[in-house]
Amino acid sequence: MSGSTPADAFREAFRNSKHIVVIAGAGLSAASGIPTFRDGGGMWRSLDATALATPEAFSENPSLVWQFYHYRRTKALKAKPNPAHEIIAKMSVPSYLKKVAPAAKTFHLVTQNVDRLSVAALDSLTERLASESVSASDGPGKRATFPNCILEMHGRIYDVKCTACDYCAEDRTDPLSPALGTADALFTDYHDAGSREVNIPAEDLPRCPACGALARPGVVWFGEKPYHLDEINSIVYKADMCLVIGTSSTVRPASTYAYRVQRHGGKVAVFNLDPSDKDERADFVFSGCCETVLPSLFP
Ligand code: BJW
Ligand code: ZN
Repeated sequence: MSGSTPADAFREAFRNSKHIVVIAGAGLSAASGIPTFRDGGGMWRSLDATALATPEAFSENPSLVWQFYHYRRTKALKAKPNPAHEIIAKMSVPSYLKKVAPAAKTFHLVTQNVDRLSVAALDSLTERLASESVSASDGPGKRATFPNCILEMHGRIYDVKCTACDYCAEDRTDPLSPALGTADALFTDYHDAGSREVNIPAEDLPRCPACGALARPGVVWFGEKPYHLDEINSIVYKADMCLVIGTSSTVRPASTYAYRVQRHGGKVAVFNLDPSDKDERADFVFSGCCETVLPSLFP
């Protein structure tokens, strides 16, 4: 098409798609103040964040891993969805999605993020639409969202899960145990605290309200099985358009989905601040902050 820009070509492909899936990673929430894992944001108290996200790290030093998750929970509690979360939430509303993709039949967000910001963006959009529909003539049906369209494959940061029984529930209490608050204050108050480690005894860490055993964050660590795998596999199998937003595509199985979509003839569009070699196979690559690039493509 003469005079067509990459943005025009992408919008044209998006318009023709029927089954759209977004695969998201930490870069989606970077503008909301949540640190990423592998670029500049991947260090916590001079430790590599990915080394703390393992069952082995937790069993060796539950105090350290809980302090890391206390820090991340506090960040998430203060965070607000950014314009990229908001655009994705809008795509979850069929009446909006039809404007930019008239043939669209399904929309899903598969997120590796545990911060719940995509759910918060969708909840606030749904609330706004519900209040608007009270006076609107098209009625609430037109403004509903695609059902179960957010899949949080690496769990949820506010979930507290027992290491001994089946207990798992969301708990937004901050701090989760008084000792976590005390340890955190030491690091906030003293600049030299980074050179020391605060060892919280296991009995002062979060405990299971059902059986009293040590609790852990309800997130998926390396070597553990991600959530919703069967459902994600069938979504990926059907998808003809895959947007890969703010992920380094280094962690399986999330890193495999885009090219599975491409292998069966679908299109892949990457949105990354700093795309890597892995992204070269994509049909469309948009370099830059997703919170500015996405709103410019879908005004
Ligand atoms: C922006 C931006 C802006 C910045 N705008 N962009 C050997 C070979 C192959 C595989 C394996 C292997 N050994 C082990 C494995 C499997 C392993 C794996 O993949 N390891 C590789 C690292 C080698 N995977 C697993 O173990 C997974 N489980 C599994 O495979 O189970 C199989 C199974 C099946 C059935 C039964 C049993 C088992 C589990 C992986 C769990 C990952 N967990 C973590 C922690 C979650 C909890 C928490 O959040 O604390 O998930 S680790 C961490 O990495 C976190 C993230 O979700 C995940 C991915 O990171 P992400 O999101 O891509 O972030 P970054 O920081 O890497 O990238 C950010 C990007 O954003 C960058 O590219 C920036 O440029 C960009 N960006 N600002 C746009 N404003
Ligand atoms: Zn328990």
